[in-house]
Amino acid sequence: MTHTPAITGTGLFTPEQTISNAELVKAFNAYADLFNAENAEAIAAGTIEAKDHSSEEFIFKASGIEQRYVIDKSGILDPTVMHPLLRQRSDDEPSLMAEMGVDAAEKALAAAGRTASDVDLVICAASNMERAYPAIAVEIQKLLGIQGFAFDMNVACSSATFGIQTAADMVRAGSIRSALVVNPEICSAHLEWRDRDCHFIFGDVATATLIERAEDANGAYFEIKSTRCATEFSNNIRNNNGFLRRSRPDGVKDRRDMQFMQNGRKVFKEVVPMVSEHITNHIAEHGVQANDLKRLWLHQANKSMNDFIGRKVLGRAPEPGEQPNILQDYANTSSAGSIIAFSKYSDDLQDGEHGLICSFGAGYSVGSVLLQRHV
Ligand code: CO8
Repeated sequence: MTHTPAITGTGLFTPEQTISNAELVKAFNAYADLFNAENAEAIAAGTIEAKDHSSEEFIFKASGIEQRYVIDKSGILDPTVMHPLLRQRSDDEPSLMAEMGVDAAEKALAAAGRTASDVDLVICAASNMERAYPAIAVEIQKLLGIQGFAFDMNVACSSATFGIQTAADMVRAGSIRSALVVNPEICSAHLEWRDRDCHFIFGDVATATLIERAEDANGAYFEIKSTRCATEFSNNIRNNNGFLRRSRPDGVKDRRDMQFMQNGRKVFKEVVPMVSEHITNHIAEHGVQANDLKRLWLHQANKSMNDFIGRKVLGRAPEPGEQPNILQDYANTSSAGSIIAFSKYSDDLQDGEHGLICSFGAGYSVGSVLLQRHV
């Protein structure tokens, strides 16, 4: 006997600190000036390239981002540091990712009118884990007091939708009754804040989604009609940091490739058609027309990217509110972005209406979740 999976609750943890574009650019430019002064001779000799200033106008125009939330702004905005400064925690304390994840998960449980004892599985799906093991998901499971099992998974920006597919398939098959998919993203710790091409892109946040059998839902819910995941290898978004680092020549040096790197133009050009086609094919398989989609909750990387995808999928410019963006406030929060948009802008859908969550990013990877509201 199979069951119908449903999203019955979502939760969002937002850090207290924000960095505006103005603050970010001021710190970056101070860093660039310092760098250029320290390397004046090499720059004059042509062996090192001088660093150009960043600009608020460029950031807003290229991305639509106005600010980002971060766990620690003091280190990021210090031109002699340029990365977050986090307190060392003992092994007996909750890890940072687990703490953020628990906050979002508790909100998702409360939204669904559930407690930890109702949950069988925790998936921590995120683009980086703060340690190799034990799994962050197992720690979140323990902190919440959940029975059953837990595991981590990483599909970069698509982690949440791939996690939802994994959980929904298990609910459908009957191996679990319900699952929390948790997405704590500390993007600030793997962003290269010293690179003006990307220093504005990311922020920190955590989201959580509760997936249950539709028949168990306490109130209104979103039936998971279907999910679809796809991947295609690309080096255009890459981070070479990993456990082999110290075994490689120069591995522990301050190397640029040990943080987030991307060829943004190529990503834009290649991912927009991949995602538009993915969504179009996914809904067509279920006999859902583009005009039947009341809402698209897209990955939040770049405003014009989302405008393109919306226009391609709908065959017209999306109406305000049809495709809500949150990236102006949160920036790109990797796997959490589409879930933030979903959690903030989904309650008003009417009984029977359809919507689609879609995330995409490194891999390349793209995941979509077709939903129908039941009130
Ligand atoms: N200020 C002023 N000028 C700048 C700046 C700046 N900050 N940065 C670049 N410029 C200059 C460039 O040097 C260039 O100058 P020139 O024309 O003289 O060469 C000019 O501005 C234009 O630069 P670009 O061509 O790079 O600008 P774009 O218009 O293409 O915008 C974007 C850049 C915003 C990066 C855009 O290409 C984009 O958004 N692309 C898609 C990116 C995307 O979606 N990536 C997904 C990544 S997320 C993911 O998969 C998860 C990874 C895991 C998380 C990692 C967490 C850290």
